[in-house]
Amino acid sequence: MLYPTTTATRTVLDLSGLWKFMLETEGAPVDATLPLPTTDVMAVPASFNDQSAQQQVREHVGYVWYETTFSVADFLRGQRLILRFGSATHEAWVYLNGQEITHHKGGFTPFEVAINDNLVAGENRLTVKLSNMLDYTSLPVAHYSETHDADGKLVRHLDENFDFFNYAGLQRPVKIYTTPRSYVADVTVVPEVDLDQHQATVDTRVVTQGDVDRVRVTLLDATGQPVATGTGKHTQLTLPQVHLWQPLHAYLYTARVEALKNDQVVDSYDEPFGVRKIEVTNGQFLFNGEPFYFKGFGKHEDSAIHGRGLNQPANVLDINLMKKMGANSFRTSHYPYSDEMMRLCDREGIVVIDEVPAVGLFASFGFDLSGKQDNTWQVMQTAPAHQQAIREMIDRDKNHACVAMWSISNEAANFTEGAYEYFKPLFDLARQLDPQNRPCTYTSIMQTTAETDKCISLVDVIALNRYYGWYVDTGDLAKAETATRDELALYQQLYPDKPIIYTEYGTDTIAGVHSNYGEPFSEEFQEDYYRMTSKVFDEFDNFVGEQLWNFADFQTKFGIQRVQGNKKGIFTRDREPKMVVRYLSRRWNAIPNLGYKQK
Ligand code: GCB
Repeated sequence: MLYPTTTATRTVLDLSGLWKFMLETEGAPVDATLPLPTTDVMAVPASFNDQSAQQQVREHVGYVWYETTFSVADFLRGQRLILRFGSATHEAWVYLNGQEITHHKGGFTPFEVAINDNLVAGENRLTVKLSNMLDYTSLPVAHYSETHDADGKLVRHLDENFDFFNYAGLQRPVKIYTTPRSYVADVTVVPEVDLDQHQATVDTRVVTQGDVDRVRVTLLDATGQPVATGTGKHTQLTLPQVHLWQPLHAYLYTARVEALKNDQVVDSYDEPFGVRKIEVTNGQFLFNGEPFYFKGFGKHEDSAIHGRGLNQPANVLDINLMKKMGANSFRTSHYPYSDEMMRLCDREGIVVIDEVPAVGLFASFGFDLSGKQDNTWQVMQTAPAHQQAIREMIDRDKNHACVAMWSISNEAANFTEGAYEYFKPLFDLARQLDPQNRPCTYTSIMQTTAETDKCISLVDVIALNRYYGWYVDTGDLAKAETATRDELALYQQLYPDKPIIYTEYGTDTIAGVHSNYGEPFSEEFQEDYYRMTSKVFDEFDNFVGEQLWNFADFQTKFGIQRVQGNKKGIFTRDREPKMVVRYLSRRWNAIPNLGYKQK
């Protein structure tokens, strides 16, 4: 799905701002044909939860309603007018002037609908009903239940199978964009680079709708100069002396796609792209022919007051902090991040592992690491939602230079019976859908070992979430070091062709807590832990990346292991550094992005 931008033929109207907001009271459905009966407001985009001073709103489980009004300038009325939600979490029913115009389930990908036929002259009323409920058919996964209060009123409960707060609302921008009646509907760009010849072939496929008799594709360099042009819905253009998109040294070209009728441009769309080659071979992850070493983080879209809402200053700061530390990558744990973040990473050269919201696929999720078999694959009915999430993520992100790998799930019960049968079709789907044929992985929970993982044949890269010294052998870094080393040795021995990365490892650390004895929760323990893990990582040739958990402290559901959230950040939630940032900055700035572990 194309990102809405202004071009010579298109414009964008932003509906960000203050919307009316109310909770739906159980048993008292809201009538969307009437204006929303409230004067309360919420800022959009943002999660609703932390904007309210009321516990009842913050912790609401059920339906909420948003409403705004807008007018469309008369001179735009002849254009196609498309209403686009960057996301609506987790399920949305959209009404325009009281009529339902679309519905979408899945809280982390965009959806859109043409609104021309429902517009009225003057003011239009846009109403959205949202559900923040999840269950065993949705992604992410939660256990859903119902009780009744003393008055017999329904009370809904969610027990999230995941360790982040269930923020919801209109968390990403809501926009109306225009296109002409005949238009560019989709663009797929696949650059193939010949590293020896310093030359690339850029394969572009364009989908148009309406009365279009020709398509012209012009490739522009980073200064906006045309460097190649051709015509056809499928073009293959050559870029001699190509500039590569390299980690932390981004170079973006633009594919300018024009739909023509009688040699007149009827629509024009600009799609940025980067030229780079990604290969997984011989236990290495190659970026433009050289071994790449992932340095970075698992993150969350999470900040004070905004919740999971788009926070562009926080995104810019986060990338700047990463670059200052010598980090080069992160994973969109545990859901696709905003379009805006992906476009920022394209520009900044940040390498992204793009993850679907497949978190919680583990029926007996908790802090029991014994590795008992459970009935996950009998009770979870998530396959249709999972397929849809993969489709929508790849459809949105297929052209992003920053996306180097897809993550098909986080910490599923991959060690239990039925896991392979569940995941095989999903990996097949991702591989079939991705025009750039990127590697695929999932992150594996500690119960899934080198010997018990039933799905390892499906991954290109082994991605481990490991907490030796924290959830296991708490506070004992000597034991943790041995366990870390022994496990990596086994993986490398059993799967010599597969590169291994850590996609999570860390310790809850309370900023400002210090200990002469390096006790857990202290800043000293966090630093000792990362020094230990670094030492072991450097012993293994096939170990090609460290993405620690987490970039910053973040909000979670309640739990006796969480005091106002998860404190494994190396930054606080306000992005103030904990002590370990200095150590990691020195380490990462000394490790080259390319060629660290040359075989
Ligand atoms: C994990 C999960 C992550 C949690 C983390 C933790 O394995 O993937 O979502 O936040 O552990 O801190 O427990």
